[in-house]
Amino acid sequence: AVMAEDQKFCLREVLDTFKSCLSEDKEVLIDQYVAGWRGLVRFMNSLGTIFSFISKDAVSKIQIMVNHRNGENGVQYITVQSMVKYELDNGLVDITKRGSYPESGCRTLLRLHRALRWLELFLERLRTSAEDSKTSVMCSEAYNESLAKYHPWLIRKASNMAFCALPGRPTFFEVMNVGTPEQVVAMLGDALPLISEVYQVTEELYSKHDLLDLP
Ligand code: 1Q0
Repeated sequence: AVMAEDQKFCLREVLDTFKSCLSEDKEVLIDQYVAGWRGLVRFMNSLGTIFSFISKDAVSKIQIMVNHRNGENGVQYITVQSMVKYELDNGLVDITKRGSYPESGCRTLLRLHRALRWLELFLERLRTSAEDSKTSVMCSEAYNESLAKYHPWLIRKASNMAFCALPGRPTFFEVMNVGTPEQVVAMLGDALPLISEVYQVTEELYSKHDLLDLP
């Protein structure tokens, strides 16, 4: 029974993980951030194998962050703030071009951070969409406004093809396993401001340290 419950995806729980990312003094907790992504990847995998090229990359970035947390200097990676300070102070980040630190926490988390903006835009569209709206259109609009800017042509092309395979809004809402469409909309309304805050806090931190274009 525990297994079954474990495997049943509930979007509310995943989004709650993101809510728990911010500490009292508004630091972003990496364990919770990573757990949130892990939940989303699980959800994406349940939508079909066409998304594997996306989930593979997400999983590898999640794994890099987990390795930092489990490494010798794991305590430096408790929050995004402490990670940035530690990696910058110790010269562990490639700033202008790829070099010795292709797996720095700063550049890896930046990729997830950009994807979080996609998530925010997509969920906001879902929340305010009409019953007959197309999820593929909402998804690609959100993508074109966010992640697409950082992706080469081939990945943009492949992404937009994958989006076409997204199920319709009713199925999508069902898989979320939150309840009626009204309950989904209410849940999204709850969760979005917090996701947005996590995004903003990270964005400001990265901007302050000039890290928004890490190669
Ligand atoms: C449900 C549909 C999911 C759509 C996800 C949109 C994201 C498209 C991203 C395409 C990524 C392509 C693979 C490789 C990209 C990398 O080159 C790139 C840069 O990294 P690097 O090391 O080469 O510099 N990587 C990234 O930009 C990171 C991409 C991470 C994507 C994480 C997506 C995780 C998925 C989430 C699914 C959420 C569905 C949630 C919906 C909830 C509402 C029901």
